[in-house]
Amino acid sequence: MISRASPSPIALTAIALVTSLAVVVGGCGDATSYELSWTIGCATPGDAACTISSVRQCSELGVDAIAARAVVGTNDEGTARFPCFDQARGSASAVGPDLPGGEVTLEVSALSASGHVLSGPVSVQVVIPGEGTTPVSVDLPAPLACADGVDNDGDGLVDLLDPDCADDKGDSESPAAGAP
Ligand SMILES: [Ca+2]
Ligand SMILES: [Ca+2]
Repeated sequence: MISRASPSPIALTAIALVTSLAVVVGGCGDATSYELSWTIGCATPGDAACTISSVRQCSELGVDAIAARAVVGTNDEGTARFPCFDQARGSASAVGPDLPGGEVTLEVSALSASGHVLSGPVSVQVVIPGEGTTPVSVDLPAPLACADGVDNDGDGLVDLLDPDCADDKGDSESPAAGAP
């Protein structure tokens, strides 16, 4: 007759020890990730004048959030979503989730409040060492004015409702120069 034995006290102790070791290792603060900062529609990437310094600037662009999909090798490590301007940090930046170290490709997009992709994705490579957060910056193309969900010229008409937008590829809601 064979009966299934309960785990011995020794086995249970070993399991508890392994579990607590995992907790200790995970709690050492040796997280590895990226610290992403972004600008939008910056003619000269890196120019201090391009810095996004308020939520209002994001609203004017129609951008609600920044999405960053991380790919390590061929593994999709998931997509993190950050507010376009982080009030708590006081900047247009964010620290990503923990990632394995090594070469990471970030595919960065700007999203509207409804989650629609307004610009991007733009790919940036970052090499993340075994510890700490590695800074990386990206400039996203400015969303097209005729497809950004914003009344860019303040005439009360948004995107294709504005007669100055011929189609959703238009990049201005303002009357063309010289138009009546
Ligand atoms: Ca308008
Ligand atoms: Ca618009």
